[in-house]
Amino acid sequence: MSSSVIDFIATEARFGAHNYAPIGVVLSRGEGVWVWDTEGNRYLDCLSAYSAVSQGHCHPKILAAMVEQAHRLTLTSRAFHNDQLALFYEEIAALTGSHKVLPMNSGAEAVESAIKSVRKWGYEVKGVPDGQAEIIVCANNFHGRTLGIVGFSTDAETHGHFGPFAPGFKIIPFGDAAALEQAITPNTVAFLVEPIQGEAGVVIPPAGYFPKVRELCTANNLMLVLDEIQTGLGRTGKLLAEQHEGIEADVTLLGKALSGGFYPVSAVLSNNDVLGTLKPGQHGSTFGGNPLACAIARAAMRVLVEEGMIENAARQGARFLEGLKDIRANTIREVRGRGLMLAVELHPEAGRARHYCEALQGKGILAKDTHEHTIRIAPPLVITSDQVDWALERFATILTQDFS
Ligand code: IF1
Repeated sequence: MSSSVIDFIATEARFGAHNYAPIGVVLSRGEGVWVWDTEGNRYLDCLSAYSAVSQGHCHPKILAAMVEQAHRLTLTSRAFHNDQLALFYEEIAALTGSHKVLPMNSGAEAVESAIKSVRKWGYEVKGVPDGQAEIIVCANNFHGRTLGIVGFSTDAETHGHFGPFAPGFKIIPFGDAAALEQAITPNTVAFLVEPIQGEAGVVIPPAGYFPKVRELCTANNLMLVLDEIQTGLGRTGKLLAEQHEGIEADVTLLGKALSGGFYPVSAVLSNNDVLGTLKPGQHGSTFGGNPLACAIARAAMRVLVEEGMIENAARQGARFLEGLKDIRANTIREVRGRGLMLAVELHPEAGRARHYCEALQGKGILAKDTHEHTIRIAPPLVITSDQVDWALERFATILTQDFS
């Protein structure tokens, strides 16, 4: 590495909390599917900042919307109205078929806000005794890093030594409708779940699971809360991952690509009185629903639809998945994916997925490992067939080697 790269990394190590172990690359520019490091080397981004840059790096139309709004008005707080929030509400409601919207900033804030809202709905509408609301979640979930959320994580790295945690959560296996049925009590107010478990390694539910989940939630008057922060906004080849399952959530959470990677923007969407339980002064956020965030999100949603990114994700995702499945390599245990949310799980004896990601970096591909043996692959939804083929050649070269 040249001295400038080591300087950046050494300075980060010196001053920064070591809560990440980044791949050894210092990025300085991004455009579409490509990013460049400080040495001028180009990489195809197969992470998209964990699906936040779905529209491609530095999308010119989102940038233009951001700059234009930033010259006019960035933040008012919700103590006053602004001329972007109503337009954001109208457009996200029309896009997703939702009736009510709660604008927040990070994904975790949207999850926490949903937890507060469904509990409040449980007490004030369903009639659950105060303080006894139960929310069911799945093992191997990932919903964010706040104390409330890590309290129901089953990953020791995520929750270790952060206790004590809030009560009121039950954990069941993902994909097991019978387990959900058994876990429901009269005090259950919601089932919070990812349509596809991302951090767990792109775990796709069995066919028929979510239709059964939908039926159980309706029959037992509990809210189905789908965390689409990673799977939503075209990532799986449909606007929302729930559409693959033929169901509709009661509450949908969006984040990440809602801003195209320009700004933290998240939202809680609901089709019922869950959000109606929030009265003035009972929930809020300094930056939630600010005019800059709304202008950026409006542009991010617009280009996603107008530039056919969702359909492209379906088309190129199918190409990418087929190409990965065609790779004959003893290192590969399973290839999984839906749209451009893909993963290659390695046999444990093939060694750590991190080593393959480091080798991929040398071939001009940036990808991220998850849980030791899985390489997740999530390029921006603007990727072309030629770029998919270019990437597949490099994945084949690396995956047919042994980095154990
Ligand atoms: C990290 C993981 C992915 C999410 C889902 C809520 C959130 C996330 C389904 C919270 C965030 C990010 C967080 C980031 C890495 C990344 C991640 F590896 F942590 F699990 F994508 F898989 N729901 N996921 O995926 O949104 O508050 O971050 O805006 O914490 O290392 P956030």
